[in-house]
Amino acid sequence: MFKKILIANRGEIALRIQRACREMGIQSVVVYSEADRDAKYVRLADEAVCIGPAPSAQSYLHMPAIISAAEVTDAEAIHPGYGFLSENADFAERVESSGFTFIGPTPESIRTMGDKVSAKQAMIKSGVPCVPGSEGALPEDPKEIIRTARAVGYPVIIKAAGGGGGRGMRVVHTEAALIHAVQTTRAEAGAAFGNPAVYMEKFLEHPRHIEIQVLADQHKNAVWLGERDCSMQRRHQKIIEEAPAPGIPRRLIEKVGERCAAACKKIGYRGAGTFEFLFENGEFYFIEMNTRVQVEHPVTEMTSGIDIVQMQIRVAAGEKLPFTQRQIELRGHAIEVRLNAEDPVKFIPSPGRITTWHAPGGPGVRVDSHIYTNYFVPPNYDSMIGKIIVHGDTREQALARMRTALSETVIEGINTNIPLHRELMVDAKFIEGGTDIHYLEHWMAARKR
Ligand code: MV4
Repeated sequence: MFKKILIANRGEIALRIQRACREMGIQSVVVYSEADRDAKYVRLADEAVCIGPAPSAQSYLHMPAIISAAEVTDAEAIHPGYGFLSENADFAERVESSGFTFIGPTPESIRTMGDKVSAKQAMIKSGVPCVPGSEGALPEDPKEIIRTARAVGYPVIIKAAGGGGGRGMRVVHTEAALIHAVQTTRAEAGAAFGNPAVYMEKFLEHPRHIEIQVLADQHKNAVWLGERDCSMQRRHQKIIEEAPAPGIPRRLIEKVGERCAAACKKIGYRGAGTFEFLFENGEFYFIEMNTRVQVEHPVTEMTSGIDIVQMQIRVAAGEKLPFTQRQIELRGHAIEVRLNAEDPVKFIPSPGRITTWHAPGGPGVRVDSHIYTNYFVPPNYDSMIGKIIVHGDTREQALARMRTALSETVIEGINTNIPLHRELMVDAKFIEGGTDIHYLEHWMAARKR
């Protein structure tokens, strides 16, 4: 096992990774920007290295600074967390060629999944169900594009191969609009991602976003740890996640979960990963794979009892997964809410000093956050300042625990989305379960009037 790991991230996930290291007896090094100098998790780490000024491009995204920090501290491995360099295949390659272990999949896996066309082709080959659409990238010939769209059936969606997470997509409802939409998406994709390739899918109008968590080692073992329902989102930012997904028959989940684990073995995947699906009319359709630990990993940790971050570290060190699929037991129900420093109605970021912080507690309540009273939320990064995760025997108990937790939580000095979460936890449709990816935006539009 590694003796020392460098954490190439900030905020709550830097603290989360540090906790995993401490429990495993591994020394942790954090890197920080000038904006994060006073953060408590920086002081809690065994060592801390300033890697540059506040802007991410000059700190958390600056590969030479991070690799130098690993060199001067004699770290053996680098954990990238989520966001920043976590899904950057070039970074993973540079980490490895500098003699460190990248805590994540191989650069090849990251590259395959980063290109959404090659990701989909890998999944089709591995027997994972995908959204019907073009076979690979769209050709130049307009006639062929029109033929493909007729075969798929309108509405269709044009997506950039280099996109993902909601970037570089365009819905097309009629043949008259098709070619212009393809050309525009191509041009935008070329400018934004340096890759003009686009592909076509049938556009699903009312899906839910369901994802499968997997873990794989380099000894051909792979397991799936259940699903998460991440449908409650706004502008591609998830705000509530839960496990299991309400109302989906277990046999359907098991079938798709087995396919994901089998796909990991087939493509030689190593590490933690997430298969993202759209779920509509009782069918799963793969859309993307994430090759990092995700913000919402705690709901799976709560239902599976497995520490996903520790597993990432163990498989990166070459260990075998310490359990088989049959030994995995999913128990109860978990819900996570993301706490954002933002206006609860207008969603404008609200950085600044936190004057009061009271964390919730009690049975089945977990708080993953790096904040504290007198912490200054810097304006330079994502507005997420932490997460409250609850676990209960049933969804009803989890909901009750979340309502109590939210009623106990106090954050003063900045605006947060806690009022929004309090409202959603008593919303009849959310309580019923199974709302689609458009629910929150419709709900907010209706609330305004
Ligand atoms: C789709 C779709 C409908 N049909 N693909 C958006 C994020 C990116 N990961 C894929 N996305 C979508 N792809 C087809 N064929 C609808 C979305 C989508 C969405 C997906 C998941 C969560 C939230 C979303 C919000 C808007 C659109």
